[in-house]
Amino acid sequence: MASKKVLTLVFVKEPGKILLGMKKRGFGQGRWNGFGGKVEKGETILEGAKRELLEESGVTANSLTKVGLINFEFEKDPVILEVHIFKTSDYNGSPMETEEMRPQWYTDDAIPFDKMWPDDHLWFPYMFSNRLFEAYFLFQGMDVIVSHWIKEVESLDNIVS
Ligand code: 8DG
Repeated sequence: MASKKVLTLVFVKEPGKILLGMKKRGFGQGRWNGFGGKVEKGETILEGAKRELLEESGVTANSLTKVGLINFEFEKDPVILEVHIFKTSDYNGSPMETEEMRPQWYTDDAIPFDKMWPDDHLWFPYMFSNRLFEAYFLFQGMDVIVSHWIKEVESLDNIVS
């Protein structure tokens, strides 16, 4: 039976640039990404997203804006990862290196997609043009996308509260 793990992913955005973090350990190690992780028992998805952002980057988000929802499946793995993606420009604090992440600003036209998860270049354009989306990716290992779909949606309110 497939089971679901609920995860968050947050991007800190300023006009013309985005904050990424180099994942120093664990799942996705060696790849630039937003900040996030597993939602814990007793917290909402939004609370989990803010907590992980603070833990991994030192940044406190005052508010988060919904970006998209992706379900990831990995061949021969019954666990589906349900990743809730947000962005924020409404935050306090300066990014700092943590045990998990080394943050760095990138301009919007120089995103290091070759050192990121291979699906990211397919949905970043939705985020950058403020189009909400839902997507599905089936991976073989960590590098190969076997199949996928992405669709623009009017709202994510039924999923993310
Ligand atoms: P830990 O404490 O147990 O080490 O883990 P955690 O911090 O709670 O969670 P994690 O395993 O590090 O969370 C994985 C992060 O990676 C989470 O933010 C979701 C994100 N993520 C995937 N797949 C992909 C992907 O294909 N692209 C991008 N950009 N992010 C992804 O899980």
